[in-house]
Amino acid sequence: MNQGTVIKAYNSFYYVQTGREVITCTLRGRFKQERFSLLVGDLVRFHHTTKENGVIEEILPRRSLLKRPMIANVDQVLLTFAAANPDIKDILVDRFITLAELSGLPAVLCINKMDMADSAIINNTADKYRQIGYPVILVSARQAWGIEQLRNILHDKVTVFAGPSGAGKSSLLNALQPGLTLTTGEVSKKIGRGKHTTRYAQLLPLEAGGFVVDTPGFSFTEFTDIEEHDLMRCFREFLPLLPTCRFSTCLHLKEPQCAVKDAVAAGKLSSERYDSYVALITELRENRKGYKK
Ligand SMILES: Nc1nc2c(ncn2[C@@H]2O[C@H](COP(=O)(O)OP(=O)(O)O)[C@@H](O)[C@H]2O)c(=O)[nH]1
Ligand SMILES: [Mg+2]
Ligand SMILES: [Zn+2]
Repeated sequence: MNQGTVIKAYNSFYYVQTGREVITCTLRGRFKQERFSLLVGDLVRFHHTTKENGVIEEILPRRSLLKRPMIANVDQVLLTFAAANPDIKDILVDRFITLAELSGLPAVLCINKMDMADSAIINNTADKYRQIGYPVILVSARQAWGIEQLRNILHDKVTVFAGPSGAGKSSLLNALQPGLTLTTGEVSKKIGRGKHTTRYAQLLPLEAGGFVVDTPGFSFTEFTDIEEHDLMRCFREFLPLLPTCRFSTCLHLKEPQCAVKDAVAAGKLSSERYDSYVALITELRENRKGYKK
């Protein structure tokens, strides 16, 4: 039996990448009732019916499951921002980091358009996030700066590209591997008989090994179904201080004797990050009020 990764689903066909080939597969009958249980990103075992076709016999256990978009076995999220045009905004970075934390996936920050940036300011921002524990790379798709470093981060992993539109995600994918998005555009044309719509995101295979997902779907639309404490936990630098807060349920807002607020006042924690936290929890509460009406 062969093994491969489902890179795309269309109607009841699954496109399985194995080595450098893509095999068009259907599902063995007994799976058909659970049609939606097979996702892009799943590792499967299949056998060939022809050279280019096959039948999926087994879905291997998942390492992870990303819900929006639905993809199995994602390893990391690459959060891409523009250093300039538009200028990077801390609250936007913190919003995307929070999303990555909520999904349980490791995040890497990628700051693009360094050819247009004031590097002193951006280095400051980068250091702020590195101190909290997020890897940060500074790149320019236009000048091909940092592309080798980006390639190393992506190697043999499944990476979701996320970030605001205009940050340069598509440009970076092109700098990484010219024709990467183009090729898949052609593939989807063939498969979809001219239609470009697919139910799920697709994986784009990297020549050096690994896959990327270029997606606008990683968004904040449903910010209501999060517990306040889960949101707080997304600000990972707060967590070591929580046991020192007077209340074990402290949300670091109006509570007395709060170690987080003390650390912010003493300059030991970034006040910008704290401000982002307050803004996001306020937004969560506002959303909930609107939701209940
Ligand atoms: N100066 C500069 N412009 C860039 C760079 N990368 C992308 N851009 C431009 O930024 C705009 C948005 O890029 P795009 O890749 O479409 O962003 P996406 O929406 O994140 O996919 C385009 O006009 C690009 O030419 C870069 O490294 N430097
Ligand atoms: Mg794009
Ligand atoms: Zn506290």
